[in-house]
Amino acid sequence: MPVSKERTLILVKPDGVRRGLVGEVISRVERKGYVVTALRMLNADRATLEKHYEEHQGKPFFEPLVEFMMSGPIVAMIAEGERVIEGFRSLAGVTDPTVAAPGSIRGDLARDQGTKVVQNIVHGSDSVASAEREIAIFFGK
Ligand code: IDP
Ligand code: MG
Repeated sequence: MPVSKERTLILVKPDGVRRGLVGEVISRVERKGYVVTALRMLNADRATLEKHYEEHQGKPFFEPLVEFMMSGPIVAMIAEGERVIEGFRSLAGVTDPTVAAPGSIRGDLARDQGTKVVQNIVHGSDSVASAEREIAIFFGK
């Protein structure tokens, strides 16, 4: 039986927008075969980001993460396709860009900048429950 289609939330973080990598990220998502079904650029406020990253509250990088995410515009998008959550996490590469696989977005385009928070170009939801929760934050129900 085919796996049913799913959705994920992708964010191009402020470092990605500043470096002109929005098109590169969208292009990789589309070339993989996923469909972008919603897209917006915004300046996220603290309340939105604290909700989005609520699982990380209390961690040492939480405040630097929120500050970083408020440091410039971000691009939020919904991508759709079978197993897109897992597929985009694979396109993005692991959290630490120093060791993210070459060929991945983080592995090809980011590195350690010596900052308190890792700047790694993109966010991608990590489960169906997170995807639906995060899509509601950035796009409403
Ligand atoms: P993910 O983005 O790969 O899912 P998460 O663990 O959900 O990684 O962390 C959210 C974001 O917080 C990361 O993308 C990165 O920007 C930052 N981050 C995560 N872990 C650390 C850390 O140990 N030090 C600094 N920043 C971190
Ligand atoms: Mg995460």
